[in-house]
Amino acid sequence: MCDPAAILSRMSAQPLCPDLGEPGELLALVPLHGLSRRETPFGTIVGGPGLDARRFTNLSTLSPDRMITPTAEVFLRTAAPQAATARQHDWIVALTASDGRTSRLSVGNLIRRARPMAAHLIECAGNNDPDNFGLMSVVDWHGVPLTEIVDELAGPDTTANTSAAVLVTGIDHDAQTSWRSIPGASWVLPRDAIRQRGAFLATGMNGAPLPLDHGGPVRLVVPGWYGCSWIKWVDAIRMVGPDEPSTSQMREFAARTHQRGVPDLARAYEPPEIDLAAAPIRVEKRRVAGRLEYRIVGIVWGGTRPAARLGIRFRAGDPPRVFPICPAPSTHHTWSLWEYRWRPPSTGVYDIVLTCPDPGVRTRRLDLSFYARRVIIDEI
Ligand SMILES: Nc1nc2c(c(=O)[nH]1)N[C@H]1C(S)=C(S)[C@@H](COP(=O)(O)O)O[C@H]1N2
Ligand SMILES: [Mo]
Repeated sequence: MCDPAAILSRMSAQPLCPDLGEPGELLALVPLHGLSRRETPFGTIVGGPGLDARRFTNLSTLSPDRMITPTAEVFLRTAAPQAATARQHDWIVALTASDGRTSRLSVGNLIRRARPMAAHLIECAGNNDPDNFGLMSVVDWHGVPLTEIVDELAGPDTTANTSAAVLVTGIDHDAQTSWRSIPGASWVLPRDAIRQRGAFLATGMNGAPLPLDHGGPVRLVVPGWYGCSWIKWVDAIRMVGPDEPSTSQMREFAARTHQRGVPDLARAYEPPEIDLAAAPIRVEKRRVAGRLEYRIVGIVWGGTRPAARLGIRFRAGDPPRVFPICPAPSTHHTWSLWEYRWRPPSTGVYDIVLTCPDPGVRTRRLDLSFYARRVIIDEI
């Protein structure tokens, strides 16, 4: 059913796109890393083997016709452990019901049932490198809703059903010691969160089988939650009760997912949701009608509904200037582009910070200026 009143009220809440005028001539790109000399390497795996492997996505190249990250550029947080590489054929997911009965789910079965699951953004909760914030990508997924598997295993989700939550476990680098990561990858998901979020077991990425390094042949995707919960190389799914403890992976990521302390019980763990966030990805120095102008291009992502406008400020304490996101984002499951044209009042160092002008929207990271980018303006 189509409710005209709802559509009309949404349209009137939508700010009009201003005419931004001539794009002018692109003179240069202003680096977003301020005075630091570090340059993030893109398109290559860095950092070491296994748990320490990283590949960063170059966000600065996003454009309206290039909003899905090509598979070779999707960020990588850990490369495949030896145990997963060795087992690629005949992959089995061990299922355990709440009464302890076990069964086996083959990946062949999952692949036959897989269907398009749309594009979703993945962001690492540790995406904190001000050089780039490249632990973030958007992927077009194929997979099978996790509710299907869980309902088969545990029966329908009713209040009388004691199978309150689901423990999803993946193969990990159990033998590797890393100074950055605690080995062991599993996450406890409440059944209602699985349903509300539309969590799924992914077997395909951007139209091809899920690559080994991204968790192939099967990984968990939880739209709207941080990547730490998107367990790769899934080999076990178990129904658990309300007193299930938090897993080591959950404990490791407690601070980065904004928990209060380190919850002992999984049910005390706040959903690791990505709040509405926004960041510049590119600052273009342009000449427009004989004058210099800086065009700031950025992305907005996360939250529970698409944002229509943002605030921007350039120095701590300045009041944010509110501007519309144009065109208005149609989804909050991926990122959307925005643009702001800026004439700095003087040369100097500026920290570009985005804010959300709409009250009642939780923005824990924006509130901390988490995604601030530093630019040096040498000419106005
Ligand atoms: N088995 C396993 N799954 C895992 C991890 C891991 O170390 N082992 N890392 C998690 C983290 S912290 C993130 S951000 C994502 C990264 O997925 P990607 O490497 O495909 O980008 O996978 C998650 N799933
Ligand atoms: Mo992560």
